[in-house]
Amino acid sequence: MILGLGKTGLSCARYFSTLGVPFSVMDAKSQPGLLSQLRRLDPEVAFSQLEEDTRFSPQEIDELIVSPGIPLSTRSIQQAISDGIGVNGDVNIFLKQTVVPVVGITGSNGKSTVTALLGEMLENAGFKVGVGGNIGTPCLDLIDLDCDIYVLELSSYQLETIADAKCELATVLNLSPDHLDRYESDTDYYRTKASIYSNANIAVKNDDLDFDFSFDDATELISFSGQRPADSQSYGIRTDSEGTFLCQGKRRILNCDRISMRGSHNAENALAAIAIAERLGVAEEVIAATLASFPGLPHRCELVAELDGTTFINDSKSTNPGSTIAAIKGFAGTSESLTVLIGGQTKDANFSALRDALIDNKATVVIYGEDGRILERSFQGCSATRVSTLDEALKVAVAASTTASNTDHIVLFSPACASFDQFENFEARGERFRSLVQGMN
Ligand code: UMA
Ligand code: ADP
Repeated sequence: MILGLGKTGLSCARYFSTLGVPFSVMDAKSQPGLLSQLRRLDPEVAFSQLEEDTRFSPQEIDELIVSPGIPLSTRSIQQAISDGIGVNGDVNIFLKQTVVPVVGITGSNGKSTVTALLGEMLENAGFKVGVGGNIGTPCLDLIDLDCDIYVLELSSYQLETIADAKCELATVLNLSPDHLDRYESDTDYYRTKASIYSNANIAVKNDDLDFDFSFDDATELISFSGQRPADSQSYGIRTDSEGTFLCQGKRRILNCDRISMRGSHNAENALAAIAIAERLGVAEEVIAATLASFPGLPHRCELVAELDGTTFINDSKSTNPGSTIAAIKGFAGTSESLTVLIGGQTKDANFSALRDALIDNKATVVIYGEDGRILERSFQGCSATRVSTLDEALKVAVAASTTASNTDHIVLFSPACASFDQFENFEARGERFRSLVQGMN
């Protein structure tokens, strides 16, 4: 029984169909958008609506294949588990099936950036690479790809069902609070992230993280850090009179000025990708050339326009406070004033660290969206204005920058919240911001 008919559910349906394994599909929506595609794949397949009190029969169903967006705590799933029905996920099926080595990348922020960047480094070095997972292409769609290696972005939701499957190489890039609407505590969420290291042969670890990971299964540990490298084998960042460099021990790999992605957090992303790429045999020149040409992904600290002294940055992919803090730190000090547009659905996040970052960096905030009042309370003590929509928020930010006495501003759209209150997804939200800014030209 496939639960959820989004990208994952449809991909699982394709997979079982190819194998000739009989399956049914359920979704909380009676008419999910991909139903017509399922019908095209197999007109006979049983589809029905998933209700809170749906009861699955162990006589009819071997296993639930749960889409990542459906919490395992859902009542009908818990009931199925206690009735002896197994629970599985697409990533687990993929990892158990494939014989090609898999690099698994998780973390609270930077997963898609590092996944795409590493994919490019490997391709530029001549590897045939399959890139997928949470970044967009469900991994089972890649199972028959003729490739040397897979690079998969894995979300905590996907990691909940990986059981004893293994990645050859795994990394947790960073940890900061998120998804508290799904997890009981930060620790519960971090533990799920940490499970990516289970059974992995090579663990790539961020030495700056204050979390008690278990690396018992790893035969090799590689460290990186946003600080100076701890020893000759560790990756880190060194600053001296000649500049700031990505290094392994004392070996300089690249001057940070040569990274084309914006924001200092991208230096750490670059280091993580380098640590993995070098372990896989990619040459330093290929790494340097890739970092110089890789522009970053859309909606992540993306330059939209520079108009009359104001620089507009689209960071719509920021859906938690940690990523907005990184963006503020990355841009603060590069202009005379910084206005940050924040809003959407807060997912029960704690905004106190973001509030401190706004105050410490003398940033002004314009709040919008469904949870505007919660945000307004969270940002007490900041220079803050609250409006209803993103369009209004941008108008307020532009008005403030045109009336200010200085002539060098940044308007940073880094919402720190989910987009679903007013937009289909973070892409639609970023595109709205982009088109509003481009319309001012
Ligand atoms: N549904 C239910 N019951 C629920 C929740 C959802 O029936 O309680 C149904 C919905 O009606 C919908 C379907 O499930 O028809 C959607 O399934 P899904 O939410 O698992 O989404 P997919 O389309 O399968 O996409 C998923 C990931 N989505 C989530 O984890 C929420 C995509 O990551 C991923 O790209 C895709 O698989 C391919 O691997 C998106 C995401 O937002 C980008 N990820 C989160 C994040 O990055 O923060 C984790
Ligand atoms: P993810 O796939 O984990 O959501 P993305 O690469 O899509 O990560 O970036 C999501 C958000 O996190 C963007 O706002 C981006 O600017 C920010 N970000 C990227 N890398 C980092 C990092 N290392 N630390 C903090 N924030 C980051």
